[in-house]
Amino acid sequence: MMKNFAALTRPVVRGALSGALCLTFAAVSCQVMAQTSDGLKKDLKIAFIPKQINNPYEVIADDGGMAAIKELSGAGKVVGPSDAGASSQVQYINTLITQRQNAIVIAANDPNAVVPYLKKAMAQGIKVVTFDSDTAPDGRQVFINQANAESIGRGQIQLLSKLIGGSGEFAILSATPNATNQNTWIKYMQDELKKPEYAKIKLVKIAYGDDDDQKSFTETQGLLQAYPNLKGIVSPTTVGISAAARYLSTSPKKGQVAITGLGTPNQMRAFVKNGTVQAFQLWNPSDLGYLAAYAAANLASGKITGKEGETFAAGKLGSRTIGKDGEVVLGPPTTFDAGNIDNFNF
Ligand code: RAM
Repeated sequence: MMKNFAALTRPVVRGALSGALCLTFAAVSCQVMAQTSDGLKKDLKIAFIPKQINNPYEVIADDGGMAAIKELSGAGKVVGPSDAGASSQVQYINTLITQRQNAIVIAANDPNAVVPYLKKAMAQGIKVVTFDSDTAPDGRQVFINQANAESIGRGQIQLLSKLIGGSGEFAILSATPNATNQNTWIKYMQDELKKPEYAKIKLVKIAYGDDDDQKSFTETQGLLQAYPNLKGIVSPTTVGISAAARYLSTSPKKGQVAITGLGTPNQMRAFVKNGTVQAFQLWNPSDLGYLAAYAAANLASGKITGKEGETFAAGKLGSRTIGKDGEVVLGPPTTFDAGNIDNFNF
């Protein structure tokens, strides 16, 4: 109760950017003129709600979104909870509805918990884009997916198999049990494991670090103790993989257990350099936020509705096409290792 009350009275707001001011006596003609060269409205109010405000990955993505909104002379802001709990985003959605934002861009912590509130927003003309972690399709108009979910999931097992020489026990260290993105990837990992080439690889446990650094660290310790023959940990979350690598880096198991998954090069660099981690993957989170902001601006400007086959211009990312179920895919992930990690700075 206390926690909720505190969160309600002190909403977190980060990185507010002010939009172009349209200060003229002829307000109507001003509105008509306030467009970018792409025909997007200039004074749009677009709010980002990350899974959690203090997750370094989400910060990079949100900053990418704010940069896009600045390009479009809009007013962008980031609000959200400090934990990735299933319904911790609800109060922020309600506030944004009251503030009559033009669009909400959200990385959903749960596929269903936020849907009634996002539907309320859409009923009032607020456009809704999900990015990073989707809701059920009726909770938004467009979903900006970082990469094809199936190839992320299967790719994680392919990489793990290489790292552990095709045999042995491994565990998954995920984010929260409700996370749509992690759960979708894990489903594809489990499906990939059914192939004959992975017959000697065994998934022994799915643990949850809740995208909390300390919990992820403790869960890693627990996995290494509970499964003495563990050969690998796949952590498809930037919070989890960096905490797991930090634990392993000072453990006698360093060098015997492969840690891989999805991480940011900047958080993982030290662990690659000191031999704790050999390889992991990710896409560019900044581009993800940037693309989501452009989708929101296009929706709010009436240029797209979210229907399959529609295309829109996304600034430096070029023209993008909306696929099935309103999904737009950013692009394939990159695999980072000692040979290329220094080429990346995020
Ligand atoms: C964490 C979050 C996010 C996920 C990345 C890979 O930061 O769980 O949703 O996409 O990891």
